[in-house]
Amino acid sequence: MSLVGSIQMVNLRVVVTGTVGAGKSTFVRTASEIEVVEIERKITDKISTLKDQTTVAFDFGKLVLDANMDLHLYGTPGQSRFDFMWDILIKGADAYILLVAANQPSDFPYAREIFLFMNKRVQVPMIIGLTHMDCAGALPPADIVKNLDAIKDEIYPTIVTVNPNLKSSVLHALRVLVDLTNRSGFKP
Ligand SMILES: Nc1nc2c(ncn2[C@@H]2O[C@H](COP(=O)(O)OP(=O)(O)O)[C@@H](O)[C@H]2O)c(=O)[nH]1
Ligand SMILES: [Mg+2]
Repeated sequence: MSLVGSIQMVNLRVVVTGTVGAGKSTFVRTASEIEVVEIERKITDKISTLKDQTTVAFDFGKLVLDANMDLHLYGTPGQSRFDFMWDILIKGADAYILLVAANQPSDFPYAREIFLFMNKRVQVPMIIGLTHMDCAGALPPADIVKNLDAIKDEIYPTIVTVNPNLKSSVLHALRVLVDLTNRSGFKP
């Protein structure tokens, strides 16, 4: 926390995680007010047929959400062989969003794996962001959440529909996450 005049600046560290191609890098890029620090490496395994590049370290972006709140965004790699990065990033997180492409049911078990990984390490506010809802084959939110094992004692996690390419949509998702974090008594 730093003091700027009489305003107390609060830093909130938000991890943006999810499956390969769910929209993590796009989300961070769309939200960020600084040029995103993207650490990407060409990959040569079978996933490289899906995309030319995949993130092996993380994407870092920053924005001021309210006059007194700086959000630091950390987009994780999608592939589990980089789960050491998930571990490092989530342990420093104040909150996280799990992005899941609604039109990729074959990835739901993997999204569940990521959720369970994060949930085992930290108990911080989280929301699920369903992406690709505008695409053919997108499944209804209730079907997706059932597959994630994210319902505890009949309490559903907070779910938002988000299009990472649209600034208003990304800001809405972040607003929901920040409100949840504030309600949970976040102390910087
Ligand atoms: N139509 C549509 N495209 C999306 C959506 N979310 C992500 N994309 C696209 O999906 C591709 C993969 O996104 P990227 O951010 O690289 O995924 P990452 O692997 O999670 O970092 C990009 O071309 C995005 O523009 C969405 O909600 N709707
Ligand atoms: Mg990426």
